[in-house]
Amino acid sequence: MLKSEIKTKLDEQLNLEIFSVNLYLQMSSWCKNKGFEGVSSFFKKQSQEENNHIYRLFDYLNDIGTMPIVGYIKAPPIDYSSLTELIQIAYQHEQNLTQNINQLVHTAITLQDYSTFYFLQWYIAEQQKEENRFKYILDQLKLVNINYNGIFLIDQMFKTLS
Ligand code: OFO
Repeated sequence: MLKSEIKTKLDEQLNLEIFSVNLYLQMSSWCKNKGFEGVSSFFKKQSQEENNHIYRLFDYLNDIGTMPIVGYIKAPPIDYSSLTELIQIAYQHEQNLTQNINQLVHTAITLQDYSTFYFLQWYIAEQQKEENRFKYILDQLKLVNINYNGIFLIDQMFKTLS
């Protein structure tokens, strides 16, 4: 049986993953609207990936006989001043997710909840992968000149990432 402290944190994580789906879907929408086709597809796929993160948590909680609680999900931002700002926000969001996962791991160890600790290993690896990806994209954005050619190249790069 899960201790209430870790149950609350796992529910929080579940809700954060749901927010991630909405955030990336809205980002995809903004990119499409601005003509960034490649970036838009990338974020749509990213949003789909976040669904898997939800279902893993959802299934884990159900499988151990604890009902997952879906709560209120705040709306994601709908406008960005530039593509760079959008990517920075996505990167920051992934960094926050990593911090949350680390806190969850810490709580699991402190409570000697080793099955949750084992379950969270996948999220640790996933966060590392996603943080690295957004860091790479941000670095590429800094390298190109933000003019038409630069933006075109970046949009093409996203097609290879999708
Ligand atoms: Fe990397 O976003 Fe979910 O966990």
